[in-house]
Amino acid sequence: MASGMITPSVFLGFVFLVAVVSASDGDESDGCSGTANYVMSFQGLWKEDRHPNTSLPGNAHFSPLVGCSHGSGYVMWHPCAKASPGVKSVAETGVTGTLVTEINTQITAKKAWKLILPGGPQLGPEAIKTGIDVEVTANFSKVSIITMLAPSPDWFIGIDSLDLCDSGKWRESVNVTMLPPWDAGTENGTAFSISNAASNPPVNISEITNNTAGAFNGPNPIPSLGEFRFVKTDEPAEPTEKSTAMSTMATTTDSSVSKASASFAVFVSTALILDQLLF
Ligand SMILES: [Ca+2]
Repeated sequence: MASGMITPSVFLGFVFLVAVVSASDGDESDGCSGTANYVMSFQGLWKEDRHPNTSLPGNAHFSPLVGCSHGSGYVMWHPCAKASPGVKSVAETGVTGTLVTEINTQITAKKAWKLILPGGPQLGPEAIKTGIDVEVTANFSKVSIITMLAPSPDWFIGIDSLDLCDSGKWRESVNVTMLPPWDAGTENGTAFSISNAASNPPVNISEITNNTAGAFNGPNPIPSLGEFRFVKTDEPAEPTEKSTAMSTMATTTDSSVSKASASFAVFVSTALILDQLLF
């Protein structure tokens, strides 16, 4: 196209752009809309300086990550609350099956959206795992995930109900940079060992600090044992992730994504054309 020419299609594109912007301006609400996809990454930072008085145990590792995106009606785990059987199983043994069943029950009850279970082998103490897909929606904008510190009695790190929606907008990226160790309250023991008596009765999930007797006790606060990073991606949801139980909602959110993608395409192409015209 020759510089300086405004064709009817360019003009219509500009009018459409104005219409799209006007429509979105008048449609603000407290919640986020549609579906958002994130790429999640995990980095282990389990180093001996986290517990300088105790050596890193042999075969120190994180168990397979497990969690879900969910709404306000489900709390996978929470400080000062009892661990569910699924969280207990992960914290004590790293085995995810019971927690996966709990999450699937919540998905059926429309309190959770997608299981996060990237699989793969156990993660070394300083491993990096990337490329984990996380899908959230307007009604299921939170993420919870855990992984066991192994070997240990019932210790884990994780995220409790991180909301990827902030004041009506999907966050572009989130770094969770402080992951302290937690005690699930289900098994006794103060050292990096898996053979311990059960806590009877179980007690609440509690944070392990440098003042806690045992492996992490020391004069200085415990630095983070890992980091999670979420980066928003423009990739639409995979159609194969639709579940029959959520078909109505899936159709709605997919439609929203399509509309958003179309608006974005118009915005980009119009911006490029205007750029050519004006500069
Ligand atoms: Ca314990």
